[in-house]
Amino acid sequence: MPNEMNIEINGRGLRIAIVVARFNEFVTRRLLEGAVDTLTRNGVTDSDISVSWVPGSFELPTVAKAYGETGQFDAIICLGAVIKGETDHYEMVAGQAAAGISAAGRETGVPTIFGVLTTDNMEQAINRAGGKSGNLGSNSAEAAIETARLVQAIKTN
Ligand code: INI
Repeated sequence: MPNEMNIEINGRGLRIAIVVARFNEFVTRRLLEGAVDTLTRNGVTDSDISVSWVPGSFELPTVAKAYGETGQFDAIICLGAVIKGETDHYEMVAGQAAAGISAAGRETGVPTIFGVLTTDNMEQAINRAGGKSGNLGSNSAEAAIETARLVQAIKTN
């Protein structure tokens, strides 16, 4: 039988930073609410959650990396909404946000979660921000807790 990592999925004691884009704030504020709600339901205390707003999704990687480099956080959650109908540089913003967030996680070794909606229109974004298709912020919080616990378990074994 292979050795499988057994991790307990709870947030007790985890320190989480959330970076959230102000662009399309109507949507991203709901992602933030979903993330904070899921973190606290899983045992993360309010005082262990730090939130920073940035102008847009393009700025998420820079601030995520700065948080990661402090060594004071177990995971970083990046939240944004890039909506196709409202920009012609959609692909640049979405692509750079994804690549930069991914790089920040690899470079710092701190789990850095991609909670950026990329949709064709506002309706789809609202559906994924607490509407009929769930809340990506909440899913991102679950991913943060699980990945942070896994990294902790690997490092302490
Ligand atoms: N930022 C977003 O988060 N979502 C968008 O849909 C968007 N549009 O449409 O352009 C957007 N642009 C701003 C960008 O993220 C930067 O803040 C800006 O280019 C300054 O660097």
